[in-house]
Amino acid sequence: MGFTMARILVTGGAGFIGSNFVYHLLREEPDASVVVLDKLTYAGNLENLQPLRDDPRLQFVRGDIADPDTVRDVIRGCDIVYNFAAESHVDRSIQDAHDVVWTNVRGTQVLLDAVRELAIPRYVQVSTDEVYGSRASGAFTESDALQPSNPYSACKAAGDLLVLAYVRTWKLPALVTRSSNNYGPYQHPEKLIPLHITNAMETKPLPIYGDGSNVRDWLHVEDNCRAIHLVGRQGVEGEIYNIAGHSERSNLWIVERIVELTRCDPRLKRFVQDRPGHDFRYAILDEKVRALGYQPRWSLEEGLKQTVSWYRAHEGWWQRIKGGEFADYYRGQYEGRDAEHSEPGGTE
Ligand code: NAD
Ligand code: TDX
Repeated sequence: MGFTMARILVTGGAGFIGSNFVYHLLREEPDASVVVLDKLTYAGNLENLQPLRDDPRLQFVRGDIADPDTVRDVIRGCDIVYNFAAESHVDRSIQDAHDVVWTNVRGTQVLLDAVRELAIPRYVQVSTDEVYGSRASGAFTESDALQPSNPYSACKAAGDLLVLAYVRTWKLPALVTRSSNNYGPYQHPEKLIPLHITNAMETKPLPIYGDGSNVRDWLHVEDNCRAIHLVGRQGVEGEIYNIAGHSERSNLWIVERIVELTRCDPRLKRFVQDRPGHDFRYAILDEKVRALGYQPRWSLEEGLKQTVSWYRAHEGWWQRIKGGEFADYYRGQYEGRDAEHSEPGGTE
């Protein structure tokens, strides 16, 4: 049932969620062909798609979503576009906002123009709960106002607003998904969960911003992929669909669970200077996507165990990432980042 999906474009398909989505699609849409368009930035990794290298249904194109000629070439003949390509890390966007503006805003505009020009039947913008901003209690619905707080989320909000403007102006057949924090296999070790799992495995410090009380709602990447696929198949054009994890935890809770699961020394925990403008809490309601038939399958407990096992079994994958450009990034981001807070009993 639902929408035709013979030829599917997945931008950002060599990244974390994008590569999980490619695996999901090739399982769930066995007759479809999938084209991945990815610039292979520091976050893109062809190793993520390596097990599929002999699958004739998958084609990989290296290119920039902000380049109109490349985009027109790959988009022609597609039934649907899923736009995962983005600069996705808040801390890097705070260091330098150039690339988030380029990819998350300009790239979205170039894709939308190509969808319009070539009359592509369907476009899904993969976005984030961060666009709503932070709230201390309660949760956002899709009709709430956007109040992004950092360059990353501001540019994701700009991308979303462009999509909705094209829907209204040109009746572009586009939809938006906004999910909470993802975790799972193939996530780049710059993000909280994989950074802490891999640092724990290397007996390195576990940096906790501020006092660790900030709250995120954790969603297993496979559940997000199923929901995004469903929205592409059955969602209503012009609509926004939140995808929640229903697993709100403080960062300190997550770190302590990782300490237990990896059996590392709890004294590795380090409270470090907070992220500037650090959003305290994200929370969304997702009745609309559930009304399409979506149900999450992963509990946070099972998901974290599976994720720790995956990183244990794929040490070469993350060691190669951590040994490259990431080593310089890590030094710049974390070295000399003194604590503002220390835990009673002291883990400094
Ligand atoms: P990621 O950083 O792991 O992957 C991004 C991918 O996009 C990489 O493969 C990169 O090479 C590619 N890319 C970057 N700029 C490009 C460009 N100009 N042209 C083509 N390709 C480009 O990101 P992710 O965590 O997989 O996030 C995927 C999407 O989901 C993003 O749009 C992000 O905003 C959104 N999202 C992520 C989360 C999360 O928790 N990770 C939560 C909600 C929404
Ligand atoms: O070393 C760290 N220590 C720490 O305390 C890192 C990397 C993070 N944190 C905190 C900051 C956040 O409160 O952990 C929380 C999660 O941080 P990130 O993994 O950087 O994610 P976040 O900033 O919440 O943004 C993520 O979720 C929404 C994704 O990176 C975005 O792409 C997505 O849109």
